[in-house]
Amino acid sequence: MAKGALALLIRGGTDNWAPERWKARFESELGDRAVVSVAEDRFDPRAVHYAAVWKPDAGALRAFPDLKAVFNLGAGVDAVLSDPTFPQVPLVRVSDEDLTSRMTEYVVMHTLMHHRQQAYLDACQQRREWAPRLQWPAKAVRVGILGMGVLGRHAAQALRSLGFQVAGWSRTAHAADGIDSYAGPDRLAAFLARTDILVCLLPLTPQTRGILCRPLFAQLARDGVLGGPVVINAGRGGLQIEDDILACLDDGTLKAVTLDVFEREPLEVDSPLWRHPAVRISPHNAADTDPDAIAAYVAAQIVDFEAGRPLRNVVDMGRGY
Ligand code: NDP
Ligand code: OXD
Repeated sequence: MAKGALALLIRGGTDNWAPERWKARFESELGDRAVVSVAEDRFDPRAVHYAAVWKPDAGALRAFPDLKAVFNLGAGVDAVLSDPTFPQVPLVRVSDEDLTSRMTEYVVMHTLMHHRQQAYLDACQQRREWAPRLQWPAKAVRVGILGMGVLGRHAAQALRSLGFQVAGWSRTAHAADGIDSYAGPDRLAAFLARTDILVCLLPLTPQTRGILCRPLFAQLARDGVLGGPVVINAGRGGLQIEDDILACLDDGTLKAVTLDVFEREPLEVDSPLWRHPAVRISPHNAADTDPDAIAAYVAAQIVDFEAGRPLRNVVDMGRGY
């Protein structure tokens, strides 16, 4: 009997999400299992047992009556869960060393840029000005990570090893050597009050939507060596209120921000964020999912599933992440 096929439903438009690249990688990992690209191939929908998706159209998965599992080709599942017609099958997200390391690189790079006053040094270079400023040590800077999941915990360890004072905030407590843990809404204020650089690695859920707003920014520490609080958001754009970010930068509530994600993506060309001197922007590529790593991850999970072993990194539909 033919093996159940894998259907690819990818909406991307960037190099990383080119469907043909993903299809070639899946074909090489899945051997004699058919891989069909829903946008391009003709196939029998009943032959499809698995779907690998990135931002699929709402309702698109209803076409497959014998679906057994859906693999989201990223860590964040907000786009999939916003579809009320999502079928009653397990949803597996990406949680993998390759993606995790990429995110830690991003968080460490931007934390260091703010800590080492890189924006000031870039401006000096533009003016051909040799004007070093006092540089404090990493241990003088308090980094706070919103979201101590797979990504938050890994980034926290890397920052800690560089000497930063690191704390994390999450729904439930996460004890780790040298990293202070704050959990739940009651501990958020205390966490913010000790934070100079706030890194957001939360998932987008009904509870976290819009959390990065003026009332939260106003609670960040104001007595730190950086001269004002800094925010780095690589979670999701829906976590932030962009009008609040701009207003808080302009009135000094915030000193600077790094944003990888936006309320609407791609960021509109006329967004004032592009030109604001205290904003660093990246195009939602803090941690790309790499076809080489992730096709192998999905293929291994299908083998386990068909052998009766449990799927890993299954999303808790009740929690929304
Ligand atoms: P995890 O599910 O492993 O971790 C999520 C963390 O957020 C957990 O610590 C969880 O708490 C915490 N959390 C969730 N809801 C709340 C809440 N209401 N209050 C407090 N804490 C909460 O996810 P990952 O670490 O793998 O990924 C995090 C997010 O990063 C993804 O959902 C995605 O949006 C984003 N991402 C962005 C990328 C990019 O390129 N910009 C790439 C990859 C991911 P608890 O531990 O108690 O459950
Ligand atoms: C993800 C992402 O969630 O790339 O993996 O945003």
